[in-house]
Parts: sequence; C-alpha cells; structure tokens
Amino acid sequence: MPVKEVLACTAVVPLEAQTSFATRTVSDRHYTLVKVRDEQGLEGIGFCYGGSRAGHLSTLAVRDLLRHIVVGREPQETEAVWDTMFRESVLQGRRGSVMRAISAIDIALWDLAAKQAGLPLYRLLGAYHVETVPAYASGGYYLPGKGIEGLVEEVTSWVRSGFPAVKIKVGRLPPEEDALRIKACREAIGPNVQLFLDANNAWADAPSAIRAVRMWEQYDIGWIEEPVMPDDIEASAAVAAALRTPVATGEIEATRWGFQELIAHKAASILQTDAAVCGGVTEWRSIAAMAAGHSIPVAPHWFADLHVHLVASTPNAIWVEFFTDSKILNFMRLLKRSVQAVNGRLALPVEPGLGIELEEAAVARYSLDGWR
Ligand code: SMN
Ligand code: MG
Repeated sequence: MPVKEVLACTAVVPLEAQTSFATRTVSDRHYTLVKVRDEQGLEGIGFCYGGSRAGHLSTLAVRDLLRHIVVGREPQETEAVWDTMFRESVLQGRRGSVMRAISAIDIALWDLAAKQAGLPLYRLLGAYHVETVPAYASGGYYLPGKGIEGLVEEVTSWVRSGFPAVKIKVGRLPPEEDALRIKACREAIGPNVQLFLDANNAWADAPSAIRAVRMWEQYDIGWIEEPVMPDDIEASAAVAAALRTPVATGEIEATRWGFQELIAHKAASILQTDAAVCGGVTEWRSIAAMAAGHSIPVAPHWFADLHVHLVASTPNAIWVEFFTDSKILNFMRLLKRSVQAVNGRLALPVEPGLGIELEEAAVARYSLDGWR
C-alpha cells in the first residue's frame, strides 16, 4: 500500500527548568515530526531532534527537499527510498539537519511498514530480545541549586527502581570538582551498578580529557562519553588508547561512512548510533552490522521509544538509554504513551509499528506552523 501523503511539523517544547551539560544550557527543545500516510489512512510517525534553535531546518528539508521522493513509494522500499534521498540531497546534506530529516522519514516508513504488517517493529526486524530489553538510567544534569545531594538522590532513585547502570553529566566543572560528584555517586550506588559519564564534547584536546578522566578512574567508570568534538577522531583515538576507561561516542555521527572512520581509527569501544541522527532505522542497522563485524557493541543514544525496537532486534546492541525525567528530555510530552521501565528493563511495545501515538493537542500547542 503506497504512501499517499507526507507531512512535517516543527514542535518547540519548553523545558520546565533550564538545564545544563558540559557545553550548553538549554531552555527548550525543537523536534521535527513526520507523518507518512497510506491510501487507507494508516499513518507512520517519524521524528528527530533539532537542538534548541532553528529546529525547522529539518522540517524544511522534509517538505522542500525530500517529500517528493517518498510520495507514491511503498513503505517497504526503505533501501531504495534512502538511496534516492541521499543522492538527491548530496549537495545540501550528508549529515546534520538534512540527515536528521532523512532519518525522520525513514523512521516513519518503518513505522508504517510494521503497521501494515500488523507487527511491532522489532518483530518485523527480527527479534533477539522478547518482552524486555536492557536499559540504563540517564540524566545527572547540572541544574541550578541541585548540588551533590540532589545528584545522589537522583542516581539512588534509579538504583532503587532496579536499573543496573546509570549515567551522569561531567565536564562542566573543573575535574577536581566533578570528582566530588562522581565519588558521591559511586559511594551511593555501591560497587555493583555501572556508572557511565557523559562529557558532551567538553575537552578541546586529548591531553585535557585524559587528565580529567584519570582523576576519576578510581571510581570504576563504565565509559566516558564524547570526550572531544565528533570530528576530532584522532583525539578520541588518543583518549581511548591512553585510558583504562572505555570511550563511547557517536550520538552526533551519521552514515556508515562516518562510523567506518570511528572504527578504523579505534576511536571508541562503544558506538552510540542514534537512528534519528545517523540516517534512520535503515542506516542504523547497516552501522550496527558493521560494528558487529569488528566486535564493537552499540548503545544507541536516547529516543527510547524508537531504540527499544532496534536494541531488541540487534545482538550486539547492549543498552537502551532511558530518561526518567520529562523535565529534561521532554519528547514524551508529545506522545500519548511512552515506553515503560519494569525492574530496570524496558517493556517492548505490543502494538504494531513503533507503538507510539502523538498527543495531537500537545503537538498543536507547541507547533511552529502546523502540519504541512
Ligand atoms: C543527550 C544529548 C541530546 C539529547 C539527549 C541526550 C546526551 C546524552 O548527550 O547522551 O544523554
Ligand atoms: Mg551523550
């Protein structure tokens, strides 16, 4: 059943409180939403994150650059549609906002294909996990007045609800001060819960990153995430070679060619490929398979409602990243329901497709210029 209509919308969703990580302070989040509708009115939903300014760049790419390629195609023709979208946008795109737009369309096509098949997406892709998938709890942001006490409260609440691993932000403070936050977390969660650290590209060079992380290694760190800028592949490799702590990266990286570079340079031990950034479900699966051939695990970035399906259908995918706090990651405010944690794992949806439904009233409230 071919696609009759493709619509896109920009939603600008304010945060209840300003929140910070190493390199930014954020007060609202922009999302591009995509609907692909077939001739019977069945709808696939796709989405991507557009940061906190000009999120409509991806929406514009869907409407003016890519839509004409999708209309009239069957949603099962994901490889062909992807290839055409990539080739046709090669001057404007290849990564960034245009690749996020390609990702959102590809996600919507997979959602529709799975709905047409009457299967949850992970079952259409090939289930590896059933019922639940492994997840870690993520957050640990810098908020005004939060302090070490607030941080400890946050991570211990995750451990109490059963998560076997937790992640906090680092790199905004001098390493000696972050050391106090990390030490407090390790003491609070005990020796048997993994502790991941996310630096969000905090350091300008490898020596600064190595110096900071060495100070923290005594607290048994599961990984250090994005120590340097995404294109500083050699610096990431230098950090990875120097530290006992594994390096995880890739949440802003795109396409098989981008990830091939990371792998070839041994820049990371864990790839955090985000299907809403890298080129959609189609490209995510190519990247995960390439990583598997190098014995590299994948731990996709955020968007748990999407990545539960990809982790559930990929043997070398090890975690879904789960945010418990919608004050910080507010995408779930646009949804009727969101994936649920059960004893520290995530329950796989039973509905056909991704199993998500938009809360249209919320979308309308936050929309910049409606569905067009
Ligand atoms: C993050 C960045 C942007 C959106 C959500 C989450 C963060 C993470 O880098 O990996 O937790
Ligand atoms: Mg991150």
